[in-house]
Amino acid sequence: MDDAAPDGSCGREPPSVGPKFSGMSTTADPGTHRKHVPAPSPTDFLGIDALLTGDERLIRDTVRAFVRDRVLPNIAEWFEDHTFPREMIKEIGELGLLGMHLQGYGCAGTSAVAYGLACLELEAGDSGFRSFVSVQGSLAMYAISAHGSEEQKQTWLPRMAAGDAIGCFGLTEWDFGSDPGGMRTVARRDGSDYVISGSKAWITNGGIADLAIVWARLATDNGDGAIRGFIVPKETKGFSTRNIERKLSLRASITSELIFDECRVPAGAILPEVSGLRGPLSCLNEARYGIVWGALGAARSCYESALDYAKTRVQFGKPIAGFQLTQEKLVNMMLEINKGLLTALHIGRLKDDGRAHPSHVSFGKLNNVREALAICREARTILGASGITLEYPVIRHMNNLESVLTYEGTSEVHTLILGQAITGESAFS
Ligand code: TGC
Ligand code: FAD
Repeated sequence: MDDAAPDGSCGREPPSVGPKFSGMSTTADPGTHRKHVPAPSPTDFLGIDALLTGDERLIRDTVRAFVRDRVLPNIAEWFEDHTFPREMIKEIGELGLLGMHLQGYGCAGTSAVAYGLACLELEAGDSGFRSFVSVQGSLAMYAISAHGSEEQKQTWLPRMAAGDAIGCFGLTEWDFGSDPGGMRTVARRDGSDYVISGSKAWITNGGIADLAIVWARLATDNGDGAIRGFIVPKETKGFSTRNIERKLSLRASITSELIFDECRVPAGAILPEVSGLRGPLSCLNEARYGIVWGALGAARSCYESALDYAKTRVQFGKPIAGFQLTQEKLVNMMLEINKGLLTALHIGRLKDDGRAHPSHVSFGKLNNVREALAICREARTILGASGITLEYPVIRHMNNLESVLTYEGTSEVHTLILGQAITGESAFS
């Protein structure tokens, strides 16, 4: 760069261009070098905020304030007590967060980007809150909205949007997690009814739900019946739940087993508009999309905690933020959060434009959860011993993200979905 001109250019004339490009700028905007550019914010380094619309920022700020005022003051206690604050569900409904990106029937009908931002802010509080909203809106309500009858939509969606009815989504079984197509829960036709037998495992909201969306295989002689969805209200005879205790992750969330013992539902309980595994998988696309954003909320919370701590914690006579190794950790966190946000925003814009493929969502879920978990673990090291207590959010987020890495498709499953997308070869069968 010995021949650099004072303005930073190489001092040569720009190449001449033909008439095709006349009128287009061929040099950098001279103002770029001269006008004062404010230093980037440590918490929004690339200025991604400016890429959002006014409505998106308003929704983001509203959810952020809710989390600051209503979630953060108590979350450590809820996590420690292994409980989800049921009394807040109505409030979450009044904020318009339940089924917020669905249209009609009392749902807010926001953009996918706005929904993603809400997930991010909720998960900056705790993954348990984002999980609650994901399962209610993206799994249970979406299943009814996309695959239900008009009567089912009228009966359930307005109540679910308001937080007056809580839903859960039963796909996984003890022996069939990544491979739900192997499920054993069956629905046998009996006159005008269906009789459901079997069980579902690891079901978020199961123990507090008013209705379960249950995926079961229609009973046939050779066991090859189609997978169908059913709406099972909690009071249905033969349906019971049992909470899974002693979890060390997602403790501010209820996770349950659903048990169906000759559980009889009328024919009107079946979701009429979809048959096969693509029914539940279509719902997973929605919830996985929320996680693409949500995981970054947990990561942001840990990064901000670590940054704050590093600037005030003094060792060897100076703040640990002054040590090169600490700075490298913080910089790597900041890089991945910004890259993850650009990914989430891009996938969100594709989704709003009707151009998001399920494998785009796998891209975001795999990358953003993996990086968010790495950020939380790194943040924990910066906080030293303090990082292992609930006085700081870091180990709580870290433990939560261990579940997030596994549910809604493990990181291995999303790697293989992407592997198939780029090679054309399925590693599953
Ligand atoms: P495969 O043969 O590939 O496909 C079967 C049918 O499904 C269609 N399909 C999809 N449709 C919509 N969206 C998608 N993402 C789809 N992926 C596949 C496919 O076209 C086919 O349709 P058709 O009409 O031709 O029959 O199925 P496979 O058995 O080989 O499995 C593929 C695999 C492994 C990717 C899938 O089984 C999978 O994603 N497994 C992971 C299971 C999972 O994610 N479970 C999550 C349970 S819910 C949960 O975890 C909630 S936690 C929520 C919280 O608390 O936040
Ligand atoms: P497995 O499928 O047994 O996987 C074990 C390991 O094997 C993983 O590392 C996996 O990636 C790997 N593996 C499996 N197959 C392959 C392969 N083909 N190639 C390479 N590696 C492979 N489910 C619901 O239906 N509804 C819910 O609301 C719900 N909520 C949940 C809440 C929590 C807190 C948790 C932890 C789980 C929840 N789940 C829910 C279940 C979740 O979706 C499953 O745990 C997940 O799909 C993985 O299934 P599994 O745990 O049986 O693991």
